[in-house]
Amino acid sequence: MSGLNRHTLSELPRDVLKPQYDLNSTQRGIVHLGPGAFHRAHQAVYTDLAMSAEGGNWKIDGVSLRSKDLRDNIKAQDNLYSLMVLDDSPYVQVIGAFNQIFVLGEQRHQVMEALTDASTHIISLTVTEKGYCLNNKGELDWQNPDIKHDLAHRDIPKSSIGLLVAALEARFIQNKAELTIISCDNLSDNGDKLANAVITFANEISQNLANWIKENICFPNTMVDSITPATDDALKEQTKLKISVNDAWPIQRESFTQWVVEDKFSGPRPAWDKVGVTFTDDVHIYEKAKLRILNGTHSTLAYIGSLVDLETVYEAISISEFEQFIRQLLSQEILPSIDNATGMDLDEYANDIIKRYHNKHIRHFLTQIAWDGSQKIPFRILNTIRDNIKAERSIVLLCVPIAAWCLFLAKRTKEEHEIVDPLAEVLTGLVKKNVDSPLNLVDDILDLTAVFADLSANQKFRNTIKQHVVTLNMVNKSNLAGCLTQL
Ligand code: CS2
Repeated sequence: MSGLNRHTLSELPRDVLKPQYDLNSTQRGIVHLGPGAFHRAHQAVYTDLAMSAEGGNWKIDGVSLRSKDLRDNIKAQDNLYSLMVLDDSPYVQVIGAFNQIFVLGEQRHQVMEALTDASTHIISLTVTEKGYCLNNKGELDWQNPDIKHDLAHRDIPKSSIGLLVAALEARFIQNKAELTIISCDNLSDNGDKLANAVITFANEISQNLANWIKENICFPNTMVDSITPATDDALKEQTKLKISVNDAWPIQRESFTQWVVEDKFSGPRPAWDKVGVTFTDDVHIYEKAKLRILNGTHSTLAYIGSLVDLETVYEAISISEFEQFIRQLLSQEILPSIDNATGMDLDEYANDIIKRYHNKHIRHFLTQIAWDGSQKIPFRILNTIRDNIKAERSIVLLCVPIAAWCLFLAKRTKEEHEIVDPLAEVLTGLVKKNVDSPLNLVDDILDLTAVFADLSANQKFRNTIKQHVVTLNMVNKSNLAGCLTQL
């Protein structure tokens, strides 16, 4: 069977959606750091649709900070790939938005050229929470090994912050402003945090550079949303059946997709507003609601579900007591924490998210969500806990996912699975030190101020988590329902 490329594009079945702009003549206008599945299923799709709607030179140069797989697979496909949208009526859309993919370590020169070219008006990022190299105050972490490296070797940066500052320094020297830098990761105030980290790093090099960035470059805050399970062999097979050619690197997602962007740009942008992107002066309410309601409950499902060997979000939410627990967590402790000045219907929003979890076509693995807990939990759960403590609201249910995370780490280690987390080494060390005592393990984990900050010293928080650990330590698939009703 032949492969997906520009020649075979015209032979695809008629129901496959295709780019409606000239793939040959359209030029790059965006450089994206971290072109993983989420970017390819989300921002790249909006950009593809925007070029189909209104044209413009907005193709994307993707920069992989580490992995070569995407570049090597997609090159042979003329940088085309399929997006499988999974719902009751699944469909495929071929995306042509990529100009090319670079691997930072091997193609530094080309990456720098792309980042500093005057025709690049947008640099966007999906580098996950850890990619921002922040400390527990949300500020640049000078102790981060990549940041230390980048400060000492400014011409060969490893981190996205070091790379952005190197590019901005070159643009500053050449006076090439007209650039907007867009964070598309699940961090609260993602644009503000990125701006702050970049300016802090730049200030270490030159105050003039830092001032120029402050005055000339915009870093809008954004909220991004679409459930995007990792690519697997089943998807490759399903895509092949739908498009009758081979695609080495398709991606999948649900049909729901949302992108809210602060309307703060220093230069032009694609016609994203014509294809469903919301531009607004204030992203905070969207961001807060999404992080706390969706990502907060996602992590809760992931840690509790993994303790009893459930595999997917769909499997977990299909257990009615589990759904009931999630609904209680939402109504009693999460929704009250969201000050809703805009009048957004939070109950309906939360309800719609639970409906999305019930999408039986999506196999979203709980382990995928469980990764990087030390980086995700602060934004998804700890900020909600802080707000509730301040307002004297309950934190009892919000402490359950933290307890489950501690036991999840112990279980993974015991079963000799890898812990995927930037703090993996520390966490594994704590688990091994406390094999026979989950309560001591919890104490040691809660002492990690890099994760829990002020909450490490909060006795009520600690005691509530320890009580849950006693209950959850006994949980298994058959007593899960009963256990959830006791929490
Ligand atoms: C998930 C998110 O993997 C995870 O941690 O919670 O990727 C989630 O699917 C997206 O934020 C949905 O927009």
